[in-house]
Amino acid sequence: MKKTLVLLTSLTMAFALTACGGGDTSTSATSAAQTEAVQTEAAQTGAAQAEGNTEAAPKADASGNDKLVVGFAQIGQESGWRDAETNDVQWYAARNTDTIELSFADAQQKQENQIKAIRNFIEMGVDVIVFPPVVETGWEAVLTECQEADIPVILVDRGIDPSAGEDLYTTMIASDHVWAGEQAAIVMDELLGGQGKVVELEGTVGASAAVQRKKGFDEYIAANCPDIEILDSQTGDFTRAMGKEVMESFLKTYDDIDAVFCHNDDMALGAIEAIKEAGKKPGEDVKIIGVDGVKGAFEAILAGEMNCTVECTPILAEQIFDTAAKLKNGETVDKWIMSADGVYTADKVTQEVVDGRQY
Ligand code: GYE
Repeated sequence: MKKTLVLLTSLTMAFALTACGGGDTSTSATSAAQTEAVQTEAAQTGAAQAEGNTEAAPKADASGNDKLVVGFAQIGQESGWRDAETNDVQWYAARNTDTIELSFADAQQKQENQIKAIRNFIEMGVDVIVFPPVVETGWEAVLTECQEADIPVILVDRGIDPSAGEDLYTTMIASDHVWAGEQAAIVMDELLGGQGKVVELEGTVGASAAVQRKKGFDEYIAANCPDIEILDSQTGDFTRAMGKEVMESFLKTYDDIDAVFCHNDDMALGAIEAIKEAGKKPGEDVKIIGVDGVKGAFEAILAGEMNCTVECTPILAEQIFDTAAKLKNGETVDKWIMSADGVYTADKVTQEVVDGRQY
């Protein structure tokens, strides 16, 4: 199987380079069509950056390949959180080149590209496929193909629609996004003294991280906070630019916004800019809660411009590769390997805490 892997990988490379117009690998975003076996030696040079994973051809291993071969179909580069996850995975693989081969693809936010990348990994015969499903639905066909090829699948950081069937994947390594939404609601209730008007910036439409954070937040508010009204809720697609844009439009539409719940910190940072430009004080006139726990959010909390971030760790590489190794060995693992996350309100954020953040 491993010799076949090397051959197929080379073919995949050839296809990928043709498909992207003669192998122009200068851009930082690697499309799924450019999926290739990124030997971890290559990742070594690019471990600290999400880019730089396009040059190396797979190294043939004359003695047979006993390494753990993992195909990772990343969503894209929509947020600082996503970059942190990518860097962690590439960094970890680069530090373990003796045991791990990482093949990394960047789907540029498109489900079709993730599916293409997964199909390439199947063709390559990787040991384990890892991916965060950009949206919850539409994975039945490709996951069935993984099963038919006998390749275990680890979902990371987001899940798929439960009605599609849990049998479609092997395990999920992710935070509890419903919990995050609930924690945000509990803090919101405290910040507003139980009364006020709130807007919500949602993540990518159909992404489990957005659907579940919204569920946790909205349901908690509806059940426990009769005097908190959610005025409006729209997607900012998990990006800072859209977070800013949507917040600008909320501020034009409503002149009585007391707070905003953002499904990630990048959108919260965008919202801060919009609030400032509207002549209001973020963190005071308009309270702000985000999710993720990226350094930028901690800095904003320390500066008094944001009130809380609910952590969702992207530092998953060790768990991912350990779990993949177990699956390669035929071991059974839990269906959901849940991350332990914290809630950071202003009283918990000091310079020391900011400096100690890993991402
Ligand atoms: O919160 C967001 C990212 O799926 C948990 O995706 C992840 C989310 C994360 O773009 O910033």
